[in-house]
Parts: sequence; structure tokens; C-alpha cells
Amino acid sequence: MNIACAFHHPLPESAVTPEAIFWNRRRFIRALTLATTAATFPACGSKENASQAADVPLPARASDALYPASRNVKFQIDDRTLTPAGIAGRYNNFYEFTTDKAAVARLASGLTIDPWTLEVGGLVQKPFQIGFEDLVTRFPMEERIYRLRCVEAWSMVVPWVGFPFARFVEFCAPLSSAKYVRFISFHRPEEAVGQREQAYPWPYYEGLRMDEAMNELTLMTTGIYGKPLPRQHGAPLRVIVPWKYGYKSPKSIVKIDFIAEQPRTFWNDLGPNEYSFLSNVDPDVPHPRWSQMTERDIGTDMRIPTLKYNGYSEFVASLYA
Ligand SMILES: Nc1nc2c(c(=O)[nH]1)N[C@H]1C(S)=C(S)[C@@H](COP(=O)(O)O)O[C@H]1N2
Ligand SMILES: [Mo]
Repeated sequence: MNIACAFHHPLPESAVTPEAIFWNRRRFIRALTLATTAATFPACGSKENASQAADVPLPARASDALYPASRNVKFQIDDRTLTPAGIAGRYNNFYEFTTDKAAVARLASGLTIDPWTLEVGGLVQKPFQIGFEDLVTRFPMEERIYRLRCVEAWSMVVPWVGFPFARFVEFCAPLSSAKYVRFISFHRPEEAVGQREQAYPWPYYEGLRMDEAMNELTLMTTGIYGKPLPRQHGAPLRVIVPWKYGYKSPKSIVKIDFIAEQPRTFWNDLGPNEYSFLSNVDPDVPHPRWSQMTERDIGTDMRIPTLKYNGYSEFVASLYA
């Protein structure tokens, strides 16, 4: 595990790619995005271009009718621009597929997302399994515009669609002995090349304290930009925890357990000194290898100050007082 740790950790973008090359590549990707949104069909029919041009269609599901959901105006971001869908959807961290952000959308296109079963276990009145379609029709859906801040010092502002995780917790009827929630993502090496080829401790696992899980910001997320989640964003079901670094927002969840002890988490196991269990966004606590004082907005390419709790102090500061 510690050997893997030495070689595989999220690096700041500037460490992964020299800045000059990076900026050029971004312009190239942006040009590509503009070119392909203008035309319904890619001009060139090669497989490579077709897969870059648009997301592989999602399976038609009854839950498609839930979109778009009405916006909850309590969660708006006034001081930043919404990140274009074509940028957010081509700059993903999803190591089950690849560490190459620009290639995630293409490599994730083979993930089977329908049917999808969520298993709920641990300290609940009665463990159960529920199909995704059954689950989503039980909760009122809403849209929320949130900031998302990756530990690598980039960020975006996107409209998620989902329902408060607190409603889901109530639905699960946890016992009073449940103090933490643990999330487990899918494990399907046959569909996820990164799970075949990269020596990480699959499946991805994350966790929250119960009070964090119940906070009104924590969103069970099934959509983005007024549509069902595309695979690269964690279809069909993920959690968004906007005051924490992005890796605390696990994708494509298949199991949720209520437990008494603090769960281990994927990135904390890989780099305990670099990725804490709490991982609240904090400009004053540098990552051991880079500053967290600023971040690059991937939509505008602007470097902006990082905000304590990612700008959500009014909602969460009391949890850590
Ligand atoms: N299962 C799983 N969830 C994950 C990750 C991952 O590699 N696997 N990456 C995390 C990281 S580091 C970030 S920044 C966000 C990125 O979400 P996005 O691609 O939808 O922007 O997903 C998080 N959730
Ligand atoms: Mo991240």
C-alpha cells in the first residue's frame, strides 16, 4: 500500500503537466468542444472523434422524466460563472477508469448503469437492497448550484440534481449506535480498465460522520446540468459534499453502510499524511506538496482565492467548532 502511495497520488495539475503544455492543451480541448457543439454530427467519422464529440448516450430510464428539476435558490453562487458542461464533463477524476482526466468520459462509456442496485447495511433496523429506479422516485428532486474544489487545486461551479442525503438517511432508519456512513463504489474490473490495470485498493471507499451526512448541503446526486448524470460524473448515483475536497464525493455508489466507528477511506489509506478523513477545504492548511490558498476555475481558467469550507461556513462551521 505504501509503495503505491509513493507513486500514485493526486498531483496538482502543474506537477502533472508543465504549465505551457497545459494551457495549450486546454485551448485545444476548448476548441474541440466548441466545434463539436456547433455540429450535430462530427464532421469526421472516426471512432476517436466520435467519442470525443459527445457523451455515449445513457440508457433510457423511467427516471429520465424527473429532469430538469426545479432549482433550489438557496444554493446559488453569485460571484462565479457556471462551468460549461462540456468542460466539466471532459475534466474528470475517476481512477476506476484512468488517471487521465480528459480520457475518463471515453473510458467510462462501457459502464453498465441500468439496472443498478444499491445495498444498505450495517446499523439499520433492516438491511435492504433497492433498485436505482425505485429509489429516485421516492424523493423530491431539486437542482443546486455548488462549488466543487479538488484537492489538486482546481475547481468548478456546476448545477447538480438530487435530493438531500438526510432524507435518504431517514429512509434507511439507522440505529442510534450508527455514528458514521460508509460509501462503496462499484467493483467491475471487466468494465473499468483502471481497476484492471492500476494497483489501487478497489473498490473506492469513502465516509462521513453522521452529522456531516445529515447536513443539509450533503446531496444524494443523480443528475447534472438538468439531465441524468453521465458516467464520467459518477452515474447513476453519487454523493456531493461541497465543503470537502472532491475525493470526499464518491461516484457510482453500490453500497452504503451505517457504522459505529470511523471508516477507513481510499485516499487516507493511500496517503495518510496528505488526505485526512475530514478533508474540509481550508486555504490555511497546505497540502504537504502544494499550497491550497488558490485554485484554478476550470471554466474561466482564472486563479481565484480558495475559501474556508469552500465558501460554506454558514452551513458547516458549527460542525467543527
Ligand atoms: N469512485 C470514485 N469517486 C470519485 C473519484 C474516483 O476516482 N472514484 N474521484 C474523486 C475526485 S478526486 C474528484 S475531484 C471528484 C471529481 O468529480 P467530477 O469528475 O464529477 O468532477 O470525484 C471524486 N469521486
Ligand atoms: Mo479531486
